[in-house]
Amino acid sequence: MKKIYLISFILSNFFSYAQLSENFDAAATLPAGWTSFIGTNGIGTAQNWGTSTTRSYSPTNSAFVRYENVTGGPAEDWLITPLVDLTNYTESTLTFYGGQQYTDDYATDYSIRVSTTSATDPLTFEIVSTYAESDFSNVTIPALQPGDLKTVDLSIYDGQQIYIAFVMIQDDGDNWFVDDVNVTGTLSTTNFDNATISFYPNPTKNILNVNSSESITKIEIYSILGNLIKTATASTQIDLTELSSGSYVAKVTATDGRVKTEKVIKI
Ligand SMILES: [Ca+2]
Ligand SMILES: [Ca+2]
Ligand SMILES: [Ca+2]
Repeated sequence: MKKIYLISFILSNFFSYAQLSENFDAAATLPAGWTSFIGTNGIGTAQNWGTSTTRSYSPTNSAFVRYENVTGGPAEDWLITPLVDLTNYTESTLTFYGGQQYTDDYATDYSIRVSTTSATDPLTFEIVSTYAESDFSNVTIPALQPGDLKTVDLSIYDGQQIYIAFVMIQDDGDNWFVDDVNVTGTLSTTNFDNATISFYPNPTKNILNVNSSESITKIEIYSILGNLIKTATASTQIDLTELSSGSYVAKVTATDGRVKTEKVIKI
């Protein structure tokens, strides 16, 4: 019973990992990989997404778009993240800090949208969260506040690759400050693509090789009771010659932090 428990503990080792983390502080322009566009009605060309030092959570910059007084329809301003890879992740979650500017309510429409196919086609995005001006603090407080932290459940996109859009729709409305955008999830070793990393030969008399398209940080061999027996770093193989015959657990760690564990037999 104890053995079974320990094996399952090793094999179900979970890691929390950030797939996207952006504080907008490295430059006065939007970070590489981030894009923006306006609505298909073409209205509102004077004010578009950029950065600001007026309000932020992490000093000194935030992503920022200003209101615009337009005619003929509302102005839509879309800010799109780089591709976010949720492959092998569960419980994916978006967090960000948002802020408005003015104390009066100008009925600005803020939303978070997700596309699994395109960073540029607004029709492929679906709304996952919406906000009103009152959901965010205003400029009477210079810094964005802990209460400005918004959390969006992205778990329905677990296992997929997505683009996330911050969309502001208004006519003579308010501004939007967005800072410290993070996407986190739980990496499951049991979700590691089995085709990506494999061990061979298994069973083995001496050398255990790792076949991998990933860059390998280390290979570890554990006893069936969970004790670390041997480690090989910066190598795609480990020598098991001196080990007694029997079952072991091999654990390989890729440079991106992902791991795979598998039962191996020493003969
Ligand atoms: Ca615009
Ligand atoms: Ca910042
Ligand atoms: Ca307002």
